[in-house]
Amino acid sequence: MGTAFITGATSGFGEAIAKRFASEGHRVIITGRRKENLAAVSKSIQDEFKTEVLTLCFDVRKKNEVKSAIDSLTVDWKNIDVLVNNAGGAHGFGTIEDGELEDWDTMIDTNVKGLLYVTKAVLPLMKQSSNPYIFNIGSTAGKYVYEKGNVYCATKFAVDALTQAMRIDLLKKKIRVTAIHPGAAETEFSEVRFKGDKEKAKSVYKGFIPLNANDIADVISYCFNTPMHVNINELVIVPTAQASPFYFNKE
Ligand code: NDP
Ligand code: 8X3
Repeated sequence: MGTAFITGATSGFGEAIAKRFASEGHRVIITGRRKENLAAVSKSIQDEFKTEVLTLCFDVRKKNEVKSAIDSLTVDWKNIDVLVNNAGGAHGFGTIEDGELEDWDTMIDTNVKGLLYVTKAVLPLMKQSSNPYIFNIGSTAGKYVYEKGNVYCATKFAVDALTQAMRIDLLKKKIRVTAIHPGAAETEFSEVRFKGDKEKAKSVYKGFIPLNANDIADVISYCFNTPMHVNINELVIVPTAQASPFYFNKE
């Protein structure tokens, strides 16, 4: 059994992925900015799975915070097997003419630079692992550009490119690298995108059954538990009612 490091584990996919690794006997390091959520997720994992949990509260956009949080791990925790780069999200939904610069900065800083800062800090701690694995959470938005998705899509295209780059650069280190590209999934994602407008967020998932966070935990677990000579390069997972970001079968 190993140690899994999951960013953005205070809600949505990250929380479900952390619980899945814990349920399979791994100890987990969970990260995010919301301290109270980290404490609640940690307690629920310890209560349910009786496994060790360590929380690290930091903002992935701040490289010094990322580095000092990861440096602060005690020797006992400085041996990581799985890194799940999950923290991220969409901010705003507008055309190139109407989008807010601040939202664009937030998405680029979080989804691209944050993923790089965390990876750079965690990689040296994966050296001793006998089964090292990196998952990057991309999106169908990193496969197809859609109207008003512009910068969010660009950041997820970047995640796709960086996943390919990691696979090449880390080949000799025998690190498996997989991109998971989900379609529409009901988490806090749309609430964040629509800046707390719960009604608008809910309307995104009206008329069809979206993915849920456990669906993503399932595929991560599947990939991780394949034999070590197998690498699933990428996996695109969508609701049955979604053919692409534009084509839905809504009832
Ligand atoms: P949630 O909003 O539920 O979760 C996002 C997580 O990211 C939270 O734990 C949040 O923690 C963390 N996070 C966001 N910004 C930062 C930051 N600056 N520093 C540290 N942590 C941060 O959404 P999802 O679970 O849906 O999203 C997880 C990932 O999946 C994202 O990368 C998203 O782009 C991607 N995705 C989502 C899809 C969907 O439809 N839901 C589909 C495809 C991809 P906190 O706020 O506590 O910092
Ligand atoms: C989230 C899925 O279609 O809203 O990455 O971009 S989508």
